[in-house]
Amino acid sequence: NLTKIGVLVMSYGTPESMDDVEAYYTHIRRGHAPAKEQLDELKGRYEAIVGGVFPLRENTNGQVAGLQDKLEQLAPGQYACYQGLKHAKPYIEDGVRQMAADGIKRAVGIVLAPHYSIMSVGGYIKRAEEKAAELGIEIAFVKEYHLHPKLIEALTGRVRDGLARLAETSGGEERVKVLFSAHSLPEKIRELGDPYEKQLLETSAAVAEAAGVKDWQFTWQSAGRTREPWLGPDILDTLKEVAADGVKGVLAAPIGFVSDHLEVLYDLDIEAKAEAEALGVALDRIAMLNRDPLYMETLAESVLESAKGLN
Ligand code: FEC
Repeated sequence: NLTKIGVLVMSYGTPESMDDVEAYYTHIRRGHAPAKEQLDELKGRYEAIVGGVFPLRENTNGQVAGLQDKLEQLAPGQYACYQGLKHAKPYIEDGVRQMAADGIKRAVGIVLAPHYSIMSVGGYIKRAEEKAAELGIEIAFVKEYHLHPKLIEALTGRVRDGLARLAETSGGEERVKVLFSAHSLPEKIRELGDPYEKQLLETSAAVAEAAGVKDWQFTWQSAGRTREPWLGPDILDTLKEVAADGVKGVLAAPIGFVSDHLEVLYDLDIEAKAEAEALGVALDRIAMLNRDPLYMETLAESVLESAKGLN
């Protein structure tokens, strides 16, 4: 392992069991334990999705394994992947520690989220950078890959498939709109000149163009339940607007996420779906990327590119 380049693959993290939800939620809230009602509400959401399991863990494991395989094909014997999670074990710091224990001296960090924000990807990078500096590892980062041609290709195929499904159910006569979405963030990111919004619009526009979609809009989802203002409009409000505008079918395309997890399986598949039904709108969703080969290639090629910057 001495000569290998470490790849720190970072992802959000999810609880390991229902008993672990409180510790997880407390970590997300930077050490502040949630009130009982908040905790019960979150547990209820986990229970509502596919039997109360935590699919993000398996999906992240699969993506890390898939990236390792792809790197092995492209650069045999040169890279070793490590996992580092933001809010669960193994934490980002654990991943860096493991690299150091294995004798890794040079590394690349990449986040399983395509768009950069100082509040999301920036946070992962800061923690990894600090730990790597402490342990004497040189580390470079992939900051974003939201316009990687293979990512756009993978998403385009999914939008085409989703629109075909919707056309089949509606007989192709009804007006259909694509709603691209991503996790909202506090509005204050705008004052920081954050690239998050611009990058999300760039991905949306690139996919819409490649898929030949004229009727589309970008909207936010999953805003936090805090008092400060979050970026909007939220998808639940957008659904009301498009329904009032005569749209009969909506394809949700959550391009800010790369796998099946709570924010997709609950916020879109349960919450947004119920809202759409009440409005008389058919809602479908693109399949998530998970271990899609084009996504694995996006990650691997981004890592190889970033590694060129290492000494
Ligand atoms: O399936 C799972 O177990 C985890 C799903 C999950 C993903 C995810 C991704 C992002 N988040 C982002 C930002 C924030 C901010 C806050 C916040 C809070 C939560 C809570 C849960 C949660 N997030 Fe999350 N997020 C996921 C889950 N997130 C649960 C806590 C309860 C709630 O508000 O629903 C607010 C923190 C605070 O209170 O200060 C901000 C962003 C992403 C997408 C990028 C990434 O993956 O890192 C941005 C998946």
